[in-house]
Amino acid sequence: MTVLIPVLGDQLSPDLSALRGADPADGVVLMMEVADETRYVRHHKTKLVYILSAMRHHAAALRAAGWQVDYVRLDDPDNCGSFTGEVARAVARHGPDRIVVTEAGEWRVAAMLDSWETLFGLPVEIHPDTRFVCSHAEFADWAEDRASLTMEFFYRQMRQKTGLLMNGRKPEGDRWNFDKENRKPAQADLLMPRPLAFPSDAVTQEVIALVEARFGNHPGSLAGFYYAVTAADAERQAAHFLAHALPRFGDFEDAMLAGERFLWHSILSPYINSGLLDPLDLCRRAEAEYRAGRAPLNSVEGYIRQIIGWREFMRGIYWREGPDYVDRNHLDHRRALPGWYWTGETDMRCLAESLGQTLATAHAHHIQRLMVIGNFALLIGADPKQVHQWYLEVYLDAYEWVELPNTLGMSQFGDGGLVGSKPYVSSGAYINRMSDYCRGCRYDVGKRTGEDACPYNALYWDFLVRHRDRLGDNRRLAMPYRSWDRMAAEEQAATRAQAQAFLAQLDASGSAEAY
Ligand code: FAD
Ligand code: DLZ
Ligand code: SF4
Repeated sequence: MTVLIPVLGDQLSPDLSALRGADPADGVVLMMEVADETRYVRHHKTKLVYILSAMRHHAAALRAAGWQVDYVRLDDPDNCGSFTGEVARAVARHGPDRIVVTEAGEWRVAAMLDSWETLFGLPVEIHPDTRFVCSHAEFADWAEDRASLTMEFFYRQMRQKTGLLMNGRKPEGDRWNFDKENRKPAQADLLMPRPLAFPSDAVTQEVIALVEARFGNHPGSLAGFYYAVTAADAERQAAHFLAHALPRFGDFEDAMLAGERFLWHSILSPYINSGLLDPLDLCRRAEAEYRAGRAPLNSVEGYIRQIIGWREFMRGIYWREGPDYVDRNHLDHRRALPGWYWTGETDMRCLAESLGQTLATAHAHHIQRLMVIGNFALLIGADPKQVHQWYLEVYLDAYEWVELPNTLGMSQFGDGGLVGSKPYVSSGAYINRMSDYCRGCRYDVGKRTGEDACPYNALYWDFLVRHRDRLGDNRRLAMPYRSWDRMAAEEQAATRAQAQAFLAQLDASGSAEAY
């Protein structure tokens, strides 16, 4: 009896469901570096190095744990470039009686797994991915018959299910959510925690050379690759976060500072999403920090909400909405992203900082992704599918199941309000309140019109006016629409003319197609 167990690049967990019931004595683990996965978008070079190096290290860890691992490298001359092609070759090599695999993380790959039984004439067991708190069926049950899907209510159910921060049936601190306390702007501080930097070992160096040679035209730089690529090093970063950054995570969750790429964020999403860290374990350890009096409730509740709330909710939406969610474009946006999304070369300082760090490190924190980069794309009317592809390309933690609902849904309102009840748009005032970017910018955040006016300002009003037919009766936008209506007609006209001139200039300066 031989069981073939394919383990995909985001399934690097030692207790993966496919491995749980299997016996190393008769199981062959198959890991495949394949061209199709490296090229379905132009992944940031850092993302390619991270995934391939983490896969190679995970194969070594599985071997050390007694598994036979058949590992196909990208530069293997016989590599046929796809999961299905490589499973076919492995079936021929090992003659298995069955295939056991953990469900894939996205529609594209799930369709491949579904085809294997017929293709290979073998039983294929597809196990649920138990690294998530909420199963597909549970999310479907929760969502059924609800007029709208509100993350906050889903989150409460996950709190009850996991028992995290619960006192019997009541939430710790008698409130479910402490977000109101989590919107403080930050000051530069020499004592700010920085994520650990991990030196590249020989395995990572070999992968860096491979990626430079094969993917030189992909975005991003590899100078100073410092991410963890093993579970042990990811765990070091987790312990570092819990001890040094978690206590102030909540207070400064939405803050942005020039030159400060990480603030009090965990920088753990790449490791959680690829399987090196277990999300529920991190939540339990965060709760233990609170119970021991080492971290305040607003921080710990905020952190836990991001994981068992937002992360699980996004996954639920992704699978519930189906493979054509990616094509939704509620606001009918068609503009190409400006080419400088791939270079960071713009004189808008907030964007130069956020894009610059994205291209340098494959990371930006949530508010940079949402309220600087995504906000601008939405205000200019960028095509949400192209925006989605950009995010999928450039972030180390980007896998479609989590990236798509965040980008197309939350950030671009492409789903018409399924994920977020109003579009996340703002003028420069929000960015100025939550960051120090505007102080060093060539634009004046206080101006709406004129050569040096902050572009976000006119674009914000123009967006609201352009979409009044679709958004005018949204209660959460009633205030800005009232403010617009109170504005003098000449000021309204000047604001719209300013926005139109900016958009025309943007179009004339060349689009993403050039890249
Ligand atoms: P922290 O700020 O320390 O947050 C703690 C953890 O909560 C994260 O590690 C992550 O696992 C989870 N989390 C927080 N917010 C979200 C969220 N909205 N959805 C899912 N999980 C969340 N996150 C991804 O993991 N992959 C993506 O591809 C991704 N794309 C995004 C695209 C856009 C447009 C936006 C607005 C957000 C996106 N996010 C994505 C969510 C969030 O920005 C990242 O999870 C976070 O920045 C990761 O950094 P961190 O680990 O330091 O997070
Ligand atoms: C993202 C990615 C990349 C770049 N390369 C590989 C690879 O060569 N082999 C692999 O198994 N996985 C890779 N991945 C991650 C997969 O795309 C990921 O496992 C799927 O998106 C799961 O649905
Ligand atoms: Fe960004 Fe406007 Fe502030 Fe400049 S002034 S940093 S463009 S928000």
